[in-house]
This record gives sequence, structure tokens and C-alpha cells, in this order.
Amino acid sequence: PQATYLSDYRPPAYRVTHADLTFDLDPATTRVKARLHLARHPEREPGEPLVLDGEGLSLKAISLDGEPLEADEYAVDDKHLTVHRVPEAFHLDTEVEIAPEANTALEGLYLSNGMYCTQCEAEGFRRITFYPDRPDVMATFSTTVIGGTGEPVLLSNGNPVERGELPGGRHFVTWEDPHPKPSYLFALVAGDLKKVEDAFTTASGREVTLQIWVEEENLDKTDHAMASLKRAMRWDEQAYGREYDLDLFMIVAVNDFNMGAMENKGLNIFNSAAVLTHPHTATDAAFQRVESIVAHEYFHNWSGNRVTCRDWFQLSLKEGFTVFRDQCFSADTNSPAVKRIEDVAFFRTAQFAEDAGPTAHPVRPDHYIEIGNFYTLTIYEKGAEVVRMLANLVGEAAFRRGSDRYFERFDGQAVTIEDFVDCMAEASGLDLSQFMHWYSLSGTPEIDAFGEYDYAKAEYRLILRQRTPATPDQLDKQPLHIPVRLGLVGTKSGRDLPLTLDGETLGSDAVIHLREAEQEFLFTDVSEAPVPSLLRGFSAPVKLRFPYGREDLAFLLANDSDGFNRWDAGQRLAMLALDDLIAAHRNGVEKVMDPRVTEAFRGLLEGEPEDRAVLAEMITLPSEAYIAEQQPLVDVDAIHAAREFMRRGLATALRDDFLRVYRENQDDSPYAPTPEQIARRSLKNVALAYLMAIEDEDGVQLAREQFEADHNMTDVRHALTLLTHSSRDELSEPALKAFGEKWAHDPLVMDQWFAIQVSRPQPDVLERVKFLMQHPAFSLKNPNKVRALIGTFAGQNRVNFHRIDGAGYRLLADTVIELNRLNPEIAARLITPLTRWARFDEERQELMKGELERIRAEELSPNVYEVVEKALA
Ligand code: B3K
Ligand code: ZN
Repeated sequence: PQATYLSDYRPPAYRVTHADLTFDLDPATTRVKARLHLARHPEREPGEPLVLDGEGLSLKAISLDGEPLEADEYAVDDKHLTVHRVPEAFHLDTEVEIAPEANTALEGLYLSNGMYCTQCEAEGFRRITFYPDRPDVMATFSTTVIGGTGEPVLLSNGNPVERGELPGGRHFVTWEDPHPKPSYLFALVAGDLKKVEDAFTTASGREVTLQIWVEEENLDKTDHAMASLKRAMRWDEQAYGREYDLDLFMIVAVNDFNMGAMENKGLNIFNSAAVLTHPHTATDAAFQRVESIVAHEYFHNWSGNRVTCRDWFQLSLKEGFTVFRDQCFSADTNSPAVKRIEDVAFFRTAQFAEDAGPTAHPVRPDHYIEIGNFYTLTIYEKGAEVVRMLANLVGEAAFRRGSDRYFERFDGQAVTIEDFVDCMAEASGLDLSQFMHWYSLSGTPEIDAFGEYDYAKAEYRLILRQRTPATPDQLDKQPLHIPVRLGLVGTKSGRDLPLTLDGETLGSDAVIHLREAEQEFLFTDVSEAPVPSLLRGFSAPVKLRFPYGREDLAFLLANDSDGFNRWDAGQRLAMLALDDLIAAHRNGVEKVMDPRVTEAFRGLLEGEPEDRAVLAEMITLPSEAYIAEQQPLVDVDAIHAAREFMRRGLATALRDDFLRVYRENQDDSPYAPTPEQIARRSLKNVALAYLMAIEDEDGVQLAREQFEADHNMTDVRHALTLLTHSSRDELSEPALKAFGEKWAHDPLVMDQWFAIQVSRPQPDVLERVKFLMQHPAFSLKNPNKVRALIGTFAGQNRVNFHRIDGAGYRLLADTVIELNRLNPEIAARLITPLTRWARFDEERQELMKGELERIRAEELSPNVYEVVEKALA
């Protein structure tokens, strides 16, 4: 496979002004007729051949301006159709055959549960018809879909303009999309679907019909998605001044989908897991996920569709910005502090790991083999952090002026990241040239901070040093422009002290700009010795080290005015204590609980009742994956043992508090995914998890009652997880059985049933994974099932996946080898845990590399090839 380079970008030789498509649907032989109106690109020389992308297409007919082409006038290979000589402007007709039922890669046109659907981003459209399949070719589309009695509903982008009956019990609908769009936003859905309909009036008074299309049995699971959609539409008008631009907005739920959802113009296609909710089938987390994904896809209508990417290297232009937009939306709708804590906890675990591994890449990569491998945490989440830094740097008002400018100037165009940042620079008057390095640098920058208080001079000297460690793709790194938000918390008053820097008063919470490799900041008029609260709100995606003592951290945990940093201080304090426990475990000496952690937690539990959702986060220990990220060499067993020891220690010491918190937060009112209810449930369930860590009899009783009460899925799933993860089979087996039988008909609930079982810490779990792979509800062809069973086992069950006999690695490699043939995109993602071999001991390294080599010996898809080559480089 060949790499594509950003530096090779050229505009397309020919543009498509309009595409007219007709699909005659059939599972084995779908006929696709395309009439493309093409014209030479003004920046390209006349006389170049026309080269269209096309993969897996069987060409049946081709003509140019109505004249059939002779065999020597064109050529077809496995990737392209070339027409040797074409005029300046012309139309090309092609007819191809494709087989949706044989499409297990779920890219292009495929069948999901008997329903036709498409996924075209990034390069799926070329599996549907011959086309210049690149985002900088934007055309209007007319699409006629012909189906039979099995497909009463025929959908595509835009507005339906004509429908009618055809001979042989067939019928058709023609759709017109007036907005020029790249081919990756094309969509078609056909099947036996039912809809829920609602309406939205835009700020300027346009009436929009909203439809959610699902299989009949899911009609009762669409309320939350619909409500979320309407909130998102209103929010985008208020926060960004962006209105919806068609008369119809449709969402379709499909069971087989590689990602969460897809923002096709006017016809968003969703993984059913990202749209369907019901109090009895979806947890609070699922409700929140649905809300944010519905919003994310809707927001793409402007950040992605109206203004799109010039090429796929600019992917973060739409993804980073849109994630930032959906994060802000969710923060406004729910608890902002908790949203930030959750996002950062995930980011520092998963994106930092990606940045530290063999597939590290910049937010704007400069080359790729398979773009499908670049829908990553770096492009999405780090891209969002970069936009967040921009927003904080330029300030709210300038950011809005900049985004208005961006949407207005580039409407209907395919643009670059520079275009976006230029708008922000113009709107703010700031020089953002150094800031641009954030887009080209891979790896996580590290800041070492040191501080010194001079009592006599009332000065606080802060020294910040930055460096970004080398990554496989980049050895040399330049200093970045890093916004560091901070406060100085007085140790006497417990308050933020006023900040004066270089004679300028900054208030008590300020952003300082680190631009040099090393920089000193001298704060004057500091009236008492402070503890610095640094990188508040995670103001930059960096690792920050400061030699905090444990008392300092306990102090910040109790006093910091920044909720995020209070949480972070607690995490840091727990980390220091966990480090001791890990070392004790490794050295075979007795583990001792640091009383400062216990007392800090006691203070939280017994202190002033505050935001329950934040409290739940504060009393949650760092995950095993996050702890692993902090270790020079990962010892999975020591980490697990240390964390369990600490959980049990806390549970033993604070048992009565946990029991009281549980009881105080029980709530029998009807389920609603409101921030208040979610906060109560999460706090109560964290408390219950502590009680179950020591298998406290009251705790066991409460877990059983909570499971049996069957009040809502959040509580049921949590209780079932605790029972399943307990050491007592008499607790787990009956509950699992009852749950599995009750929900055998619901694929989304069965996914949860799989995930709960394969994340249990007991050593027999690998056998259970194998056994469940034979379960009738499991299928390797369904990405949700693969993620629930194999993904959860390999990604979250660290002790068992990393078994020293290598059986976990072998199981993953076997699955990857099989999926490489069926679904390369999912296969390539699934390998991730094996690519992180360098972080483990030698014995495990050898085993993991051995499995990667076994995969490499297969005939590989470009997706898997690219990941395995990087992992073994
Ligand atoms: N833009 C899609 C990504 C789908 C790509 C799959 N290869 C989902 C999203 O970010 O909204
Ligand atoms: Zn997106």
C-alpha cells in the first residue's frame, strides 16, 4: 500500500457540478446509474485525462456526452476509471453493478438487518459509483431510489421531489439536494422503517420537519434523541448564529455501523446505540452520549457540510471544531464541571496513550496510508482541545466574530485549518503563528513547574519549562504557545490571591502564556505563602508536573476555587499514595494505606453537601488505565492490586459514610435523565461500589435490591456489574441469567450483558469470552458486538488481557485476523492494545510482538497493514 502526502495536494483536474444518480436496489445486484456533469478545474491544464475513483464496481456501460465509449477510449483497474480524452465541459454516464449483501466492511452501500444503508466517509462513495471521491469536489445531487415491497421507505439527501409506482411491484422516490456537497456526505437508506415526526421553527421562521426513522419495535426509544436534536438546533442558533437550511432533517438508526453516527446532509445515519434510549434499556451515560452525538452530527451541518475540508489531512478542521462545539453544548445542558472532568479523565488516559504509542500523529497529519485509520482521539479530542485553547486565547467575543467570519467567508467551500485559524487571528488581532505548531506536532508536551515564595519581598516566582518528547514520526519538537490558567491559593486564607505580574493586575484567576522552552513569571504583592493551582480547567492538553507535597494536594482538594483542579488535586494525591502501594506490591512488602487519602475523602463525604455529581467524581479513584499511563513500565498486576487495596481501605474506613450517602441519594421518582437525578445516581452508585469492594453484607443486600427493583437501566446495570464482579458466583450467576433471558430480544441491552461479563476480574474470564463468542446474540459482523465483547475485554480487563501466558493476546490476534477480511476498519481499531507493547515487561513485549508478527504474516487490508507496520517499526 502507498502513502498519500499532504505536500502533494493539487486541486482536482475536473469538478463535478451536478450528479444525477439512479439506484435500482437488489441485495446481490444493485444497478447504479450515474450522470456526472463535469468541467475542467480552472487551475489545471486542459487536456488531462479524467481519472475517477472506483473500487469493487463492475462497469456495465459508459458514454460521454451521450456517445458510448470504445474500449480503447477508457481503462479500468482495481482503483480507477480513466477516460483518456475529455472536453473542457461534458457529461459522463456510467452504469455499474454492486452487491450490498456481500459488503461486510460496512463502507459504501450495504445491508443492515435487511435494510439498505450507506457509509461514505471517508472513501466509501467510490464503492458505489465511479466518482472523483475527494472532499474538495462539491456538487449538487439528484438521487432516484428504486425499491420493492421490502423497501416501503426510500430515503436520500435533501428534499423528496417525486415518487411513483413502477412495473413489477417496484416504486421509486427522487430526492434533490440543493446544497453542493462532497461525495462523502451522500446517503441512501431503504427498508421497512417507521418514523417519529416533530417540527422545529428556526430563528428566522423556517419550518423544519424532523424525522427519526427506526425499526418498528424501537419507536418508543426515540424521545430523547428528538428532544436533544431540538435543543441542539436552538443552541447552534444562539451560540453560533447558525440555522438549519433544509425543510427536512432525518435521522435513521441502523444496527450495523462502524462508528457512532454520520452527518450526511439532511440524512444523518446513526448506530442504533447512539440514538435509541429508554429508561429500561439505556444508562444515564448512554442518554448523555446520545444527546452529545445527536448534537455533534447536527452541528456538522455547518462545521463540516456547509464548510468542509479541502483534503483529509484537514479532518480535524471539522472534527476538532465539532467536538468542541458538542462539548460546550453538553456543558451548557448538564453540569459543566462534571462534563470537563469526564472529558479530561478520558483524554488523559486514552489520547495521551495514543500520543505515546507507535501510531502517534499530529492533529493535522502529513501523510497516511489509510485515512480510515485517522478517525482518532488525536484528530477528534486533541483537535477539540486545540480549538478550546484558541477560544480561550482570543476570548469569547472574538471567537464568535471569528467563527461568523469563517462560516460566511467559506460557505460552500472546502478549506484548510489555516483558513480557520486566520479568521480567529483577524477577529482578535492576535498573532497565532506560533500557535499553529499545535497542529503539526505529535506527542504530548510536558511542563515542569517550580515555584518559590519570598516572604520578605512578598513575591512568588514560578518557573515553567516545556518540552515535547520525541515520537516515532517526529524527533525534534519546537516550543509551543501554551496558555496556562492559574491561581495562587493562599495557605492562610484558603482564598485565591490577587495576581500581579510585571506590574499588571490580572485578577485572581488568570492565563499566562508560555512560549519559550523555559520562562519565569514573577508575581508581586503576594501577601501570604500560596499553593499554586496550575492548568486550571485543563487549559492546555499537556502533562504538568509540580513537586506538590501531599499536604499541598489535600489543601487544594479542600480549598481550590476551580472545581476541576480540586478534582485533579484529589487524583494527584491518590496517585502519590498509589505509587507507594504499587512499589510495596512489587517489592513484596506490606501495603499501608496513606491516612491522608482517607482523611481527604472523609472530609469530602462529611463536608458541606455540594454538587453531588462533582463529589462522585472526586471520590472516584483514577482508573487502572490512567494509573498505567503514569508508570514508566506498566505492571498490570501491581496496579490492580494497589488500586483494589486502596478501594478496600477506603471502604473499610468510611463504610458508614458510604452507607449513609447511598441511602441519602436513593430516589424512587420516575426516571428522567436530568442533571439532578444523574448526580444522585452516580453518587449513590459510587458509594455502593465501595461497599461491594469489601463485600459488605449491607452492600450486597443493597446491590441485590437495586438489581431486583428494576427501576432504571443505570441502577440495574451498575448493580449487575457489581454482583458479576464480586467473588461470589451465587451472586453473579442468577442475576446474569435473569438479565440475559429478559433482554435476549434487545441487541443493545445484550451488548451491555456481554461487556459486564467480560470485564470481570476473575481469572476464568478468557474462557467466558470464547464461550460468549459462540452465543447466538454475538456476531463478528456487527461492530457493536465486537466492541462489547472483544473490545471491552482487551481494553478494559487489563489483568486478564495481559495474562502472562499470552492467551489474551492470542485471542485478540485471532479476532483481528478474521476481521481483517470482514471489516478492515474495525479490525485496525481493535489491534490498539497490542500496539502498546513497549510499555510492558520483556516477557509480555515478546508475546505481544509475536502476535503482531502473526497478524503481519497474513494478507492484510491497508488499514491493518498500516497499524501493524507502525507497531512493529
Ligand atoms: N464524520 C463521521 C466519521 C465517520 C468516518 C468513518 N470512517 C462521524 C463524526 O465524526 O461525526
Ligand atoms: Zn464528527
